[in-house]
Amino acid sequence: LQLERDLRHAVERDELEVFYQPQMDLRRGGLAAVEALLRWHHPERGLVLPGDFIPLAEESRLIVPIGEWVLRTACRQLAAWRAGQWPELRLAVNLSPVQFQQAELIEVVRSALDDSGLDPEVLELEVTEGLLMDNRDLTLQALADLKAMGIRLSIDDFGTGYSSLVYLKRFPVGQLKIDRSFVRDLLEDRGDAAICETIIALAGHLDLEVVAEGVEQVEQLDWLREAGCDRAQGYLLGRPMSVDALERRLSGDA
Ligand code: G
Ligand code: G
Ligand code: MN
Ligand code: NA
Repeated sequence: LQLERDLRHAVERDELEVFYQPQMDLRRGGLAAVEALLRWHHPERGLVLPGDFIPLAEESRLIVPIGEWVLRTACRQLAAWRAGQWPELRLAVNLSPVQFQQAELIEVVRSALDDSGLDPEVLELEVTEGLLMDNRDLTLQALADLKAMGIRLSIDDFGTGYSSLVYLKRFPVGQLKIDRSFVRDLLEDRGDAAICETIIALAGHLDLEVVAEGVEQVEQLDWLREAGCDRAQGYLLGRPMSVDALERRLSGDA
């Protein structure tokens, strides 16, 4: 596959870039965190989005070196932002289940934190519900080790997978991200509103932080704040952006 061959060289040819999407603190206002989102500047195809190459990267296990590059790059960037205009800023990074199948994951995370001088408490690692159904020792041990380091584990796309609520008890989860499919119509659809309310209440009772994704309208933002949601992420607050674009857009309001 041509695309896979191209991807193999993308890191060394410097074609990958980490974009950052802001997450707003709904209680205190301002910028709470940024989520690192990978972009690929393909020499012929132009900008390729993760949906078009992450699955390929997972099948070929190229996600292991690429994921390590994202983590190191984003940690270094966060350290620079915390030393400058955003001293309280936190960082969310997506981890693929494939990355949990490498024995070195914990060492990679530890080394990315050490090299950037970041405190583990500022890092949030996003995994999907499917990972929690993976009973392999390597995965279970890695989740426990990350928690022991002080890193916050976040469940991405919460409510769309096949996991059961018992996993929230069994695993060291610290944050739920309400999937954007529930947020999109929450003002018009009573079912979606009920699901958002229920996830927010569940998070409250279990002492988990809750982040709403896909917020595009002011009225959704107001509804979520009123409902007790901790953070919001979505095009209303900012698209995933390059470092320069994020700094230009946000200097002033955080
Ligand atoms: O960035 P976009 O806005 O298109 O993201 C699409 C999907 O790709 C998201 O579900 C996200 O979880 C995934 N994704 C983006 N960046 C990364 C990454 O660095 N690592 C992994 N594993 N997934 C990512
Ligand atoms: O990791 P995750 O699957 O949640 O990745 C976030 C994805 O959601 C990225 O593809 C990002 O571009 C997309 N996204 C972020 N905010 C919005 C939004 O407000 N609306 C829509 N439709 N997509 C969004
Ligand atoms: Mn995510
Ligand atoms: Na998501």
